[in-house]
Amino acid sequence: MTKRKPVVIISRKLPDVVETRMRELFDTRLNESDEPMSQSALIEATKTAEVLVPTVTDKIDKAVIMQAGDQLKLIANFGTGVDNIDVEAASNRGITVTNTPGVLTEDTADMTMALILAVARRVIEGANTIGDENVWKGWSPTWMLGHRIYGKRLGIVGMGRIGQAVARRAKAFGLQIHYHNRKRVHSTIEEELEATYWDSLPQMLARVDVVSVNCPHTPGTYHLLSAGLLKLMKPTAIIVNTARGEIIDENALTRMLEAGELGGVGLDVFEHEPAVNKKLLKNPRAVLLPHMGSATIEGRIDMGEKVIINIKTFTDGHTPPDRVLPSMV
Ligand code: 8YV
Repeated sequence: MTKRKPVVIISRKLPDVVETRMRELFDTRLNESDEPMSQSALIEATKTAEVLVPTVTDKIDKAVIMQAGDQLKLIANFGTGVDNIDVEAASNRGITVTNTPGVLTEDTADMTMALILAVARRVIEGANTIGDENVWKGWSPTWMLGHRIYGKRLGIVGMGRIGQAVARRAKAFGLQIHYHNRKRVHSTIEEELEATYWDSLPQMLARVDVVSVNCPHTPGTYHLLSAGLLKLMKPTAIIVNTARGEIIDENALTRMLEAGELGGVGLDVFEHEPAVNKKLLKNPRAVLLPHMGSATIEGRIDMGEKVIINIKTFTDGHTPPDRVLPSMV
């Protein structure tokens, strides 16, 4: 007797190879249009799905989870951050949550370096002058000068997988590694990275030249970089965020940038994504990207593979490898 395939609803379009494999394994319902699902469409989906595959653009909050049908047993997030899901509410209803850690580490760290370099060396500003002979009239010794990153201090906020991958790259670029984390990392990692641990985030922020935000967004990290803490930073400092917009008070950041109290910002994520503070858009010292830190085809396929493994393991009656427990968020 062949086993009935579980109904899996995917909220967004995924790479073809991932969708094909999911259709082979599961009774998969795709979103061909790739239009983000509304809250009512999500609630509707939870009435039939045994497994829901959401992404960062889907808000699986308590209201959605409370209205889900009893057949919904797994929320297999296509993404590492689970701040889009009320994990506690899911757990209370006996719904398992999984994510896709590890496979987007290197891509996100690459994008972090790209932003650090883009801000410090004014890459976008420079590129935008090409072709306009009124602006770029030819080489000049004092025009379009940025700042050297070699020898500067980088402060990493959140020294998990991505933070460490950023540190490895940054060390190769000659940056000195400083970090703040809830827990100090193992001494072998500190030694490899020649990293200095700061128990106090304010003290670290006051001393570094570049800050990279690499921690997850949880209730505890919401506005971790508050107006008060941002004020402690050097007026020449650069802040780069490839984690989640909510970790920085975006209005305070914008105000400081406008007032010349910060050297520049590189943001891949925003507090009210996809909305971006209008004043940030106009600021030449802000390099802004549309949440593309993990946007490589290899990364997306690996994420899909992780989702498949989580679903398959779960529906075969085992604990999925990337289970997220309420105590982890
Ligand atoms: C993903 C991310 O693209 O995985 C994450 O946490 O921030 C992104 O890189 C997105 O979350 C997919 O849902």
